[in-house]
Amino acid sequence: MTEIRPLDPPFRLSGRRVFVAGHRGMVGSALVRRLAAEDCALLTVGRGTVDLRRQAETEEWMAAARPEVVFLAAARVGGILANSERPAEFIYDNLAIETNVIEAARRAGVAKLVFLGSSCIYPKFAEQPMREETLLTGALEPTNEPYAVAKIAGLVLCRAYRRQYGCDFVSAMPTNLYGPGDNFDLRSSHVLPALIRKIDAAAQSGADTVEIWGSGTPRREFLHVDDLADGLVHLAKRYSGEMHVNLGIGEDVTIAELAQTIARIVGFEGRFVYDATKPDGTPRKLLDVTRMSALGWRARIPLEEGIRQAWSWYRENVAEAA
Ligand code: GFB
Repeated sequence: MTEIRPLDPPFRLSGRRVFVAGHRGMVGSALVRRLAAEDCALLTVGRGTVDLRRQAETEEWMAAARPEVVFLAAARVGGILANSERPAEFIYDNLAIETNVIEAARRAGVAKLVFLGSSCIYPKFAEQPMREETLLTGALEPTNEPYAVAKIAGLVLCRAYRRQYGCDFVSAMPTNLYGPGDNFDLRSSHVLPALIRKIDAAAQSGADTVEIWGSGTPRREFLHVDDLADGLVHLAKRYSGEMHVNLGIGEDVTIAELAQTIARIVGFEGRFVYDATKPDGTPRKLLDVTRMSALGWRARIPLEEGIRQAWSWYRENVAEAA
């Protein structure tokens, strides 16, 4: 790996106009919370005003709003089932949002853009932990190939715009995320919020069993969204380069271990039943976080503490509101 050092002096955020695209989502809202500490002028726009999938609307708004920095957190996201059932939406919406925002940012003379990808860009059977260089060295996981192809296109766009136009656009590849503001809908959510919801419901009702999709053996790495937001701000300030950068905690657990941890936190004492008709997806996707460490950053929120926080957010905002 080529040596990587944090930018010194750092890229300046203070006093600048910073646009968070996708500010109502879990990632965007964490960025809004994090950027409150940066003394910058925050710009956001609702979906009802500008649909980022529409090129003319996006370019017009960006030309008028004149952001100097963009965090591109707007995306169509979902868990393994949503990806399998709605592949066209996952590729079309993401490609449209990325191409529109990135081109509009170039036209508006944006000084820095941070694009967000996903660890599913790497081959299904990539060597673990997955280094950034593993990109495009093997076949993708079929359940999320359309989403992954869109995210790969996004990072290649940033790279191409840097090469041809000299734009300082960088890409972050986060691992599986969780935290306040997550999607707890069982058909479209990721595993961590789904298991919080299912295990919490079982603990409340006194049910004996909870159903887990697949075999429980796949391994996943989970990053709290507040750590992610902090990592993205760090990247904006301290990194400028073509290579995308992995963002994770550097440790993973099996889905069965995750379920046991949530059960302990929530107070569920029953059994887990594994539904083999549901897909496992990628067997393992642990990120190599050497680059991010070399840039002087690491995640701080331990998984158990993060789950406790996400569970109380769920109890206050979803369970009690239902
Ligand atoms: O989080 P998840 O939906 O997505 O599923 P991926 C992770 C693992 O948890 C899979 C299992 O092996 C699921 O079968 N699992 C067990 C469950 N019980 C459940 C459940 O109740 N709900 C869900 N959702 N899963 C997604 C990709 O992959 O991760 C996206 O489809 C993206 O492209 C995202 O990269 C971060 O980790 O498999």
